[in-house]
Amino acid sequence: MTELPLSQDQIEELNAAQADALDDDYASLGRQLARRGIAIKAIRDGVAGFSVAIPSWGAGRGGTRFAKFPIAGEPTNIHEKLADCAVVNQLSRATPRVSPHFPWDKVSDYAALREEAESLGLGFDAVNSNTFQDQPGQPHSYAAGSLTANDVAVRQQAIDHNIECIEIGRQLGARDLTVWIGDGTNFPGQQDLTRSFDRYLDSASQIYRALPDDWRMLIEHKLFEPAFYSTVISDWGSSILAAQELGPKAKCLVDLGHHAPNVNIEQIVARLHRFGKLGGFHFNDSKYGDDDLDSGSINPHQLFLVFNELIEAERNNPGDFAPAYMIDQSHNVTDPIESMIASAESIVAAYAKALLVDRAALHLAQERNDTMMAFQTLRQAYRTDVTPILAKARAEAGGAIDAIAAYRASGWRDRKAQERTKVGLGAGIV
Ligand code: PSV
Ligand code: MN
Ligand code: MN
Repeated sequence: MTELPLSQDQIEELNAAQADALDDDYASLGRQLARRGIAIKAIRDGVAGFSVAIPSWGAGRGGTRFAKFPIAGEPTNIHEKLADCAVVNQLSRATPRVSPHFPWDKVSDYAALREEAESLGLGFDAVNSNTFQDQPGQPHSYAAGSLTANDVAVRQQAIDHNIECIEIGRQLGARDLTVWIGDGTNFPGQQDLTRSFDRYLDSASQIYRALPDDWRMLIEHKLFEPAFYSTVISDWGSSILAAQELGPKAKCLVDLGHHAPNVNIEQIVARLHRFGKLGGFHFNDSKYGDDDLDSGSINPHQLFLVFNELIEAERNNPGDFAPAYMIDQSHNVTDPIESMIASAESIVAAYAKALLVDRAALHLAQERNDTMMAFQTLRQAYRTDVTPILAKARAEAGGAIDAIAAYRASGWRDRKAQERTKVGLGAGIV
């Protein structure tokens, strides 16, 4: 039986107080869209059918390499993380799946963990392996690389870990394995750039062979960090080459923070899809590098342009389009639940705006080389405030019209501060 963490009555009560204002805004937006030939209900249905997975690791306070400042009541294990993720989903109704990371989320009974998640209204999304850190008791260190290490025993350990992640994922009901490695170099000459890629292909092919038929291996590229001279899977080029070598179940995963500044990520989306290799996303935002800031907080326009390409991709080849959408953020100065609620809303808003694009007008303007009209077609959609559509879809699904206000009213974090293990001083700015 599903037992959601917050009082549904309280959410309904808060919604009732805001329902008239929302109906008013929704009706007004409906009239505006009707003048543009768009049925607001169709957009609302699209929004209602959209979801994005949240990362188990995003439920705790992240940190930087300088410090981590926990907040009182933050979760300290996967069970508490699931409960917090369930709060996000109960209020937002857009995040019904959790993406776990191993060994961080290791437990002894995964069937029980799956049941626990289900009882909270959650399922599991892509499992993430971790060979970018050493774990206590591990026989071999990843200090000189993991899947690409010179030492065959190190490589085998990293391969075995990924295969174990697949096994755990099967028990959890997942169907994707996301592989990001930190392997690379800090000095010119440190490693042979070609041979390290060959070692990657060899190791990855062994993981690939262990994938069940209906699974995908999502290869996540990243330009730099922790390696600062070269990274083995540094960009979408290396990623797609590896995915093409490995086979049809291998796809590329785009983390929005993993590119050089100003790279045209929406174009990468178009390219990967064109060759059947777009596997998934890690949503976040960034100003400088892999900042892992909240989605849409810095560059919401880019997020919209990414979704614009995703919708083009979906319409061009609907049969082969099922990217895994996930959030991957580090919440350093906010309550992670609030950040995930706000981020999910930004992502859904970008999707809704992209649904509003008049595609016939866009394609006609492109055909006619009418640059300004093509751009204005995107502009018109981007400028539209879709807040009432999102709020209506949320409320209709049992979520909150104003999700952050409802979360604050619930007193969840204060209660957890009493119940959960104390971590740090917990007096940060919230
Ligand atoms: C690496 O920067 C990354 O984006 C990968 O997705 C990891 O799994 C995650 O961050 C860990 O926080
Ligand atoms: Mn990522
Ligand atoms: Mn990252």
